[in-house]
Amino acid sequence: MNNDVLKVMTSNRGKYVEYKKKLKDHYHKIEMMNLDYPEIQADGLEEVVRFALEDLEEHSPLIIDDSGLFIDALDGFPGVYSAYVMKTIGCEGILTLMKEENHRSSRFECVIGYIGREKNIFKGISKGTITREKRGTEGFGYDPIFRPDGFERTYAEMSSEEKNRISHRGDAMEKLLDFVG
Ligand code: ITT
Repeated sequence: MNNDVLKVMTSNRGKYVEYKKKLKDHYHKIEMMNLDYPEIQADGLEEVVRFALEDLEEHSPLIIDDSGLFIDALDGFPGVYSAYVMKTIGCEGILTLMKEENHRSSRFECVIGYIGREKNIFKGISKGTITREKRGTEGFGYDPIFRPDGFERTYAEMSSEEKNRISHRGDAMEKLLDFVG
């Protein structure tokens, strides 16, 4: 157990819940901090996170998280635009775009930016399929339309503990935990 208070800088409560569930045994306390930090428009999530980490040392130890859904049949869309697309057309809009599409493979990516004694980036991926309808009420964002490979249920039909065991964010958090010990 680490005596530090870890800050998770996000406006997204769903992300915070997942961090808290997985990291609670490793930190004294985990706090959500909804502080607006600069998010540049870039081709990849890592670039966004690297830029954002530049000015945040004063809040260390901290985590920021940039994530996205990349759909193969849409050439990776919504990808780095996932937050905007969720706010505008949402899951229903994605299902409409995919209506005639039989090739439904996709992946979630999560990039954690971490500042502790030094700055690090940890990336996690989970692969799956876009369902034909929304299923489930757990989780957040695109969870109701994403069924991870090897499972019959969507992420929204899983508890946060179960999602954490197999998800992009869980994968990135495992790498963070390996690093902080
Ligand atoms: P912060 O930047 O404040 O952390 P955000 O919700 O804007 O919050 P992102 O830009 O990383 O975060 O997220 C892009 C979109 O993808 C957003 O609409 C999320 O709800 C969604 N998303 C991210 N991780 C997800 C996950 O594990 N499951 C489902 N949707 C997810």
